[in-house]
Amino acid sequence: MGKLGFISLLVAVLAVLFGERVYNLRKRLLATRELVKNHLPNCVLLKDLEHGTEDITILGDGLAFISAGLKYPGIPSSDEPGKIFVLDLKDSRMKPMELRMPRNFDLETFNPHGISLYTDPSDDAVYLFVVNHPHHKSQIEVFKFVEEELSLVHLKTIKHELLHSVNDIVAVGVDSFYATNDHYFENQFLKSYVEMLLCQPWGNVVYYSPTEVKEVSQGYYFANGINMSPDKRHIYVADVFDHTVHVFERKEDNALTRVKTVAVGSLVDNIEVDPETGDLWVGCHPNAWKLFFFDPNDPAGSEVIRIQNIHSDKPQVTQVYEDDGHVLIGSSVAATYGGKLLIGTVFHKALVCDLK
Ligand SMILES: [Ca+2]
Ligand SMILES: [Ca+2]
Repeated sequence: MGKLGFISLLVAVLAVLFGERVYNLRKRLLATRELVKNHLPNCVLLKDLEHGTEDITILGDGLAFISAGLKYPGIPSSDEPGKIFVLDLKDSRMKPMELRMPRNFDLETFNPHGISLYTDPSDDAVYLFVVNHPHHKSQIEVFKFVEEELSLVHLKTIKHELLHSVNDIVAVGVDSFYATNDHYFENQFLKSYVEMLLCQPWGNVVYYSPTEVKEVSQGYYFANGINMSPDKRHIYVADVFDHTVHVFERKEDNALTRVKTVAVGSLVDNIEVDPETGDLWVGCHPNAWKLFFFDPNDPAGSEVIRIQNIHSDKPQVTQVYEDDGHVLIGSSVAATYGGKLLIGTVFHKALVCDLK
């Protein structure tokens, strides 16, 4: 074979490989799924939350904490720094309020992603753990919540080589947590393009405490939301590109043992757990191709799924809400309190509805 023939063959092989990878990615992102509407009653869009509310979690008294203004590679974002809001779901005005941030904290580069609350049983102090991406790096910020002043006191920044591409966390103590790494690489190009196209199970879950940091689970195509059962015995991890939620049992040494995997049929982002029923509420991307290749004329939709009786032989997976993107684009989280459903998005608005 001449040089030209060899080059032609090489180009043809690469084109076939590239085509196969794109086909695989389209399948993982449910690129051909049609978006429909399955709405709830009395929905209102929340004020001042127009540029992403990627993660939301609710305190026992109905105060929702909202991580706002995420900047994530490949996704539209505003130039404003990120913020933390609270919303009192007992107050019918549904008015989000921005939390006052401490002076000793770098607000300019604040880029909040997954969040988790921890209430210390010894004194009822409330701690907010925030995944932060200043300059697209990953670190965890630990704050103490001061309810009377609606402010946060910054306690510490946690960085570790195993916490290299963190998406979400679940706090299990005042300075310990589990975290998901959604990617293997830190480099933005490798992360956003090469890893996306290769789509290999290189994501993992890490346990962190001041005395021990270790990988506790691996093999995720894109590890995303993480949360815990009300009795604190089980950990739930979403694999967004595998359309599944994994259930683990926590061991004494904080290792995780796989119990089961539940198929969700949608791209699962963050997981919230109803403290009374133990139901999982998951914000999903019904067609994530439209999310990553954003076209305002053909927007990504939103979907909320509830998983009931997850520890039984037959967990029930039910769609509670879907929108075709004309109301809400790119839902990433859903949380309930007092008959209300609060839905947040990666870069769009936030919606609160009545549950039927
Ligand atoms: Ca979370
Ligand atoms: Ca997430």
